[in-house]
Amino acid sequence: NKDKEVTLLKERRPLFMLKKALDNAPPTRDFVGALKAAYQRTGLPGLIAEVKKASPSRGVLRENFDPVEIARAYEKGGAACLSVLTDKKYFQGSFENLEAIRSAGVKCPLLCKEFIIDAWQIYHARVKGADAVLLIAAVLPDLDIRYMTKICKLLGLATLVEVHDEREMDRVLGIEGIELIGINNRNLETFEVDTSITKRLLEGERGQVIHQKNIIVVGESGLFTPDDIAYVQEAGVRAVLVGESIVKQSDPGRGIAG
Ligand code: IGP
Repeated sequence: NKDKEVTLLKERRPLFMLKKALDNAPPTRDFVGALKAAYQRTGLPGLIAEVKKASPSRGVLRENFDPVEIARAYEKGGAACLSVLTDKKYFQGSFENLEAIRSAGVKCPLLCKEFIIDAWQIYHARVKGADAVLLIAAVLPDLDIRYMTKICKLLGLATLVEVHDEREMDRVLGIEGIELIGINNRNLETFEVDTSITKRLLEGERGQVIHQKNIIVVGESGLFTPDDIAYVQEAGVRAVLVGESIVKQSDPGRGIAG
């Protein structure tokens, strides 16, 4: 028990120590820029490829899970950015995976996939090598999204703000300085996937506001085929976040339906 306490303390270094560690952290890479460049180069949504061992809805997705090997395969296969699950409880992820991928010299910018509810976690993600973090509108009040976005800017991190319905989308569109919005096609409570959500949330005035504000929309979850990608691109997304369909392949670098 004493040992457990010590590891816990080490893991949850006080904020002032994390801030010190930031002085030695390597600079962040441009997550949003990498997505924009991929879209401009290919005319297709930039790929954020997810390093994901398991999920609560599907269980273990890949036996012999080697995060660095998968990350390298994604990079070689042309992913613009990577997403690394760090959440342990539901996704069997870890910050060790994030650190390992970063220190293995993978050049794609990295999104830290963690349920962030406290600003402390943002500093922690930065120290562990993240270039971007996820903020989920369903679990964060507007004030937290504003505050956390500011902290991210100060730390050089991009933020991907995730929404799942009209109400969340409207809340996020009302916040200054948002560059990336993710539309999650999966309901986090029921795990049901419906890609028409992406289309619905980008229709009409919302789509116009997004365009005016130069926001990049990321289509997230449940994308398996080139047709799925074409469908969300048509709806207006300029980047996609894909996990299951590529992590399960024997060669994860071959991409969607590869
Ligand atoms: C990837 P999929 O269906 O391709 O494996 O989905 C990604 O969108 C999903 O992992 C995700 C997620 C999240 C996980 C989207 N938002 C929030 C945990 C927390």
